[in-house]
Amino acid sequence: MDAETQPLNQPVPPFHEVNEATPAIGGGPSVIQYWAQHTLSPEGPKLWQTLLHNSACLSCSWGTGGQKGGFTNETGEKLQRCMKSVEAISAELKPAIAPQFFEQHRISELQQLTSMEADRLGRWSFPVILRAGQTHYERISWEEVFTIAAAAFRKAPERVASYSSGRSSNEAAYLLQLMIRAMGSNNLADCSDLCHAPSTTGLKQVFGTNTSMVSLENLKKADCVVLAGANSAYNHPRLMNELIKLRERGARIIVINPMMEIGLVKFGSPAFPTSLLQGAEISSLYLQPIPGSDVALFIGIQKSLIEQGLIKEDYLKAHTEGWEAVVEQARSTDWLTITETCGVSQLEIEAAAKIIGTAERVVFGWAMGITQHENGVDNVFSIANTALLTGNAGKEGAGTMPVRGHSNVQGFGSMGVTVKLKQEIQDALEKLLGRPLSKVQGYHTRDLIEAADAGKVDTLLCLGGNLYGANPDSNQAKRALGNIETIIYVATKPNLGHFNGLAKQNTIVIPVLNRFENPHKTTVESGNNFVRLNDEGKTHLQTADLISEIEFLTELAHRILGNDPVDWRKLQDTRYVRQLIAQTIPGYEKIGAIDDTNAEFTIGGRIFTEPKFANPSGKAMMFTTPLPNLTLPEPEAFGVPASTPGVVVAIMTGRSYAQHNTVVYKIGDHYRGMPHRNCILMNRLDAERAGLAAHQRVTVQGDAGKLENVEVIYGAVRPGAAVMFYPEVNVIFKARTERRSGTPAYKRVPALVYASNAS
Ligand SMILES: Nc1nc2c(c(=O)[nH]1)N[C@H]1C(S)=C(S)[C@@H](COP(=O)(O)OP(=O)(O)OC[C@H]3O[C@@H](n4cnc5c(=O)[nH]c(N)nc54)[C@H](O)[C@@H]3O)O[C@H]1N2
Ligand SMILES: Nc1nc2c(c(=O)[nH]1)N[C@H]1C(S)=C(S)[C@@H](COP(=O)(O)OP(=O)(O)OC[C@H]3O[C@@H](n4cnc5c(=O)[nH]c(N)nc54)[C@H](O)[C@@H]3O)O[C@H]1N2
Ligand code: SF4
Ligand SMILES: [Mo]
Repeated sequence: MDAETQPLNQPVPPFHEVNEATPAIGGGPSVIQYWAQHTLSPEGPKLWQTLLHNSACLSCSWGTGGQKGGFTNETGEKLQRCMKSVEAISAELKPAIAPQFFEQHRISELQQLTSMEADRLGRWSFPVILRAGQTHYERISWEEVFTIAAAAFRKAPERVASYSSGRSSNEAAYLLQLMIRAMGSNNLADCSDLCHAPSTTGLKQVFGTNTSMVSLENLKKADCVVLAGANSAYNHPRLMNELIKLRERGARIIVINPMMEIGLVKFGSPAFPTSLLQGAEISSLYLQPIPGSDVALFIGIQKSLIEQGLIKEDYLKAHTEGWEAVVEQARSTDWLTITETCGVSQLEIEAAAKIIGTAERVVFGWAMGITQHENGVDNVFSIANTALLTGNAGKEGAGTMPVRGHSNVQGFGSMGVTVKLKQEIQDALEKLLGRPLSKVQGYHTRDLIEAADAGKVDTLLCLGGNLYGANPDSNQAKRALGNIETIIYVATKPNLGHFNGLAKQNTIVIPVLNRFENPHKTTVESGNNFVRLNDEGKTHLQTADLISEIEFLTELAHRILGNDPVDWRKLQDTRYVRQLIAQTIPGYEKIGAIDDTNAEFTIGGRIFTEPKFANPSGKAMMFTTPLPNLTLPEPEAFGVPASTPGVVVAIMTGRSYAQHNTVVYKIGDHYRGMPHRNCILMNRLDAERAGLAAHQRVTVQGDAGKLENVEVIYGAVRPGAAVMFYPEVNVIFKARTERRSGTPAYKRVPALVYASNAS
């Protein structure tokens, strides 16, 4: 059928109707205003001092900061700090929680706090414990902390576990896994299980490597960037600088996102003053697929590449395996199936294919819109297939680039904090420990929650993060954590988890120094595989009783394991930890000399500029990708009377402009015109279909619970899809997970939306 006349049984993009409160560009003057407000405030001097400190930014994985000062990016360019980093630092510069605070506030009161209120209590400044049957957290001595913690870890190895979040250092991450593995456990759950695990799982199979193959230097050489399922204007603002520069050089940017994110259309960056008022154009082409349908869209792009004669057969034959089946799948999947599944027209898909197929060097970047689906790994495969069909892997200026989360989440994986340990690291650790590692499969984050729910976990150490707030089905998370005898939270700031994720016997909170306060040097790894060195620093909390993560972990390990198999207390000196890392972690050899040279470095074996990959054959492996089944449940499935007028939508749950994961800094989302947290952004057509109007209050009912009094906000999202914010929304849905990676389908949460007074 002719593409122009082909009917599409779907509403046709673009969906760009926005509400009256949405600004015309992302970024822009309000960013400068925010900088000015904070840097000129009473905390200003300390804020500046921290921004200039030689350490990596706390916030995202873009890797700004380090030895050449806080404003420098990985290619040495200056002026690269964004306001997200100011947000993160200023949260850490808050005063200490007062010593008498917990005597005055019962835990039941603290459980009523919102995420923002919890964060604003200040910094944790002394160790506390909540004992079974007690109503208040109380201060506890360090001696008692270590006695209780060490006893709690003397359990069967399968019944102890850790969870971690990616803000701590490589050294802390390395010690955490060494301690847990030395105890005979592999239960190293990590926030990456909820995040990029489908990327690491998929890329490992395709290229034999887990991470981005594109360095920042290489990104700058691209002439086309495909950015799928990533709201980088919010979450990786300095990637936007690169996109602006690429556009100025004539490169094309294809954005794939069911929501037309204003900052991906036009972005005003303080680094380019001329862009500030009007915004620089970002997207050359903006495709708005149905949430969860990216596989179909990429198969469509592949089909069109084949039809336009734009695939590189010589490259495929020389450097890949399995390509014939992938080509055959794209050929034999008909256009109607493709367009009906993804909701994007053949014309638009062909336009995308033409841009990709005629570009010299294409970088494919993605984030949570790709991974947080029941078919997240297939999504990753389909992107990698598209890169390979066009010869865009293993050359300069091209390749696959998962845009990672926390500032050191990738470092945690590299250090072995994972339930899928690389064989080389396992061998090296076994040599170091002088014994084989346990063969019992460890719990990733969802398995940990399920195991705890089934009463199979006694002790849990959380190195940062908010396990309660980050998981689906908040009530299940609470119940599961409540089955664990002892939970030890190691944290800088209070969050919902510390008050709602309580253990059966003892919940302990350990207050720690952050990245720019440690008395020793540490390192972190960016999403572009660059290792940063953080200098020693000082805390503003003069009278607080804080400990460094390194000191806490080494002392705990010493109490549990003595000097077996290493002298744990000696490892309080992070130089020794770096020596162990150099010996055991492939690609990290240069860290052994970093204390003498201060030389930050790119990890060996990660950046591919030749089509020789890390698989045994040196070739990339290609896998066919089944089309997803995306039917939504009928309204009756939500247990609401059939007569209730409502609409079933797929909610993409994620981040507002001013939050970092489960931590909310500001309640509104200025750029989407959402004035507070309890909003649902949806397409006007969907609302009207259900008899709803803008700003009306509705109930949003999922399969685990509901949120009431939610305000309807119209926005540029495709019909059938909607946007809500986590962690609040996590109360409404049960976990459906990607089976190969364990990652929950946070980006396709079916829910019924109906007027609050309708049922
Ligand atoms: N300021 C700030 N920075 C952060 C974070 C933060 O919370 N705040 N968090 C950090 C972490 S841990 C992470 S993982 C990253 C997250 O960074 P992102 O992945 O950019 O964050 P999300 O808010 O989850 O947004 C995902 C985007 O995917 C789109 N999307 C949803 N479903 C689909 C789909 O099916 N297909 C496609 N193509 N797109 C879809 C959504 O519309 C949204 O624009 O950011 C990191 N950086
Ligand atoms: N519905 C929904 N749920 C999601 C997601 C989604 O998109 N939608 N995204 C998922 C993703 S991608 C992720 S990564 C997870 C995030 O899950 P987590 O990483 O578990 O959560 P965070 O909110 O980042 O954790 C913040 C806390 O870390 C602690 N912290 C901060 N800095 C430090 C430090 O230097 N050291 C220590 N020890 N502690 C520190 C503070 O106590 C702070 O409150 O959430 C997941 N959950
Ligand atoms: S882009 Fe990310 S790493 Fe760079 S300054 Fe902003 S938050 Fe920090
Ligand atoms: Mo993440």
